[in-house]
Amino acid sequence: SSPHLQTYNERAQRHANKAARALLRVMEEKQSNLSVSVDVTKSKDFFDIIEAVGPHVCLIKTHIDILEDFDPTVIDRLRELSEKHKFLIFEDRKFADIVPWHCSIQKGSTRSQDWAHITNAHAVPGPSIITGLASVGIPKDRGLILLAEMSSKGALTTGSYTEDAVRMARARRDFVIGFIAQHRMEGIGASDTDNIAGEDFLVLAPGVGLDATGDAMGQQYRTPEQVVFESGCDVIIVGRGIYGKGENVDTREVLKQAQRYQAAGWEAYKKRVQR
Ligand code: BMP
Repeated sequence: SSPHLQTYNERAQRHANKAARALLRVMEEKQSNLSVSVDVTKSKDFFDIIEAVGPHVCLIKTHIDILEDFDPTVIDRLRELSEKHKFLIFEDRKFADIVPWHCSIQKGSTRSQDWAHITNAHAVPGPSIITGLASVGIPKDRGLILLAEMSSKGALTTGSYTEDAVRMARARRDFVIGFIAQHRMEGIGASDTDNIAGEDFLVLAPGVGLDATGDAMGQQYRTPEQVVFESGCDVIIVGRGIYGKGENVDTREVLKQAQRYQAAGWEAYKKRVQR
């Protein structure tokens, strides 16, 4: 059966990429397909949120360069928490340049190649972006996510762009583990001669909210039920729906919201894989 009808556990046993296997196993173990996107600018808020949501997430998504008080100890602590609470780390760096520069960025001030199990790239530079990031990521058992569809209003990531992104991923299934997208992507853009048997792309969906339908800047939200059950995505990415403004965070409220999204995401998944 197609991957989105299989359990995370079944997929974990078969997946070709180590980071994908680890993520799928953690999802099953913690009964969580929730990734919290920790988009705050002070490291105190950053860690308060991660400590609160850690037991309830499979993946912490970072924009590490928005921390105003970043220093290397941030990474040490993030890695400790990743082991303590058993979540993977996804640096949402959205690489989109020619090869030399995104390799340099990964070795630069935040050294994301050393700690992010997963990072992502836009498909717009073409296949070289994958080759370049794979040269750094494969030796460290990392996984790459391509942006195939964006959640923002008016996004250009539609139609043939999305298909081309999936084709690029298909050619590097050892390293590209899935997509940022709003729908399941298996088989998209494949010709009759393409071997898509065993293809298993994880779809991570941002733009998830239970209370709002969007923000004032073009973000659009759908519910975990729509994203996971109706559209077949695997991981829900939630930011402000869980921590609000992200300043002086109320950790009890953050915990409550994380549990709420975890339950909604898991329920939608159970409904999907029910046979
Ligand atoms: P929020 O739930 O607060 O709207 O945050 C969504 C997060 O997902 C942000 O970190 C944003 O960078 C990211 N994101 C998105 O919203 N839409 C996309 O298409 C791709 C993203 O990475």
